Amino acid sequence: MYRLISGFISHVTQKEEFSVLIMGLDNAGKTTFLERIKSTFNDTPQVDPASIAPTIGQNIGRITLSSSVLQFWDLGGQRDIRSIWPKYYSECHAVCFVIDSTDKERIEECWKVFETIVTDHRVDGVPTLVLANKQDAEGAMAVEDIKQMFNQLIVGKLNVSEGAVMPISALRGDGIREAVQWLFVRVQNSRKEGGR
Ligand code: G3D
Repeated sequence: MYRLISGFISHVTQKEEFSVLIMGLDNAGKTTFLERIKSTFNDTPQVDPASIAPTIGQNIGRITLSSSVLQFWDLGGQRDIRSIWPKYYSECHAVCFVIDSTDKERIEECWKVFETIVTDHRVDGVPTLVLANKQDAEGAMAVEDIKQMFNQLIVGKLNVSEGAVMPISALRGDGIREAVQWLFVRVQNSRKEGGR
């Protein structure tokens, strides 16, 4: 009887798990974004941005939203580390691509790297969110300009409900809740529709 009841309780209280990959060039603000998510949703103190070192390997953060757990993987963005990204594709439920909106010089490289991700068959149908980060900084590219550039790939490869470009400032925390909410709704819908 005890086993029956505890089995029932664990079934009822079990949370659905989703993995979200955070990718983008080095210095885009991926780690700051992850730390901001953790401090916003987990009541953990915000890490001093000055103490954030470049990611070697991965940083992981888990948050719980109603009956689901979202696990975020910050995979690091330096050129030699990017080769490990595809190893995570088959298991992920959403992709989050972070752009440094102040880095005009590397926007083309950014676009090319994003293209290699969305054209990989292992992420077919996976919700993909492009985040135009550092919107607080002077001289940041407008989100509309970034949208024009990236929408071409998103619309060509994903349908509109699976892809979006949103403005954020990971440093100030602007747009973080909206971004996580977008991901949360899309991963749920995707699973309901028979996706991963
Ligand atoms: P990465 O993990 O993608 O490599 P980091 O990037 O999170 O390490 O951030 C790289 C630098 O960008 C850091 O500055 C960080 O403070 C800054 N940064 C991240 N997000 C924002 C943002 O929204 N606005 C602004 N203005 N800066 C941001 P340092 O000076 O430590 O290199």
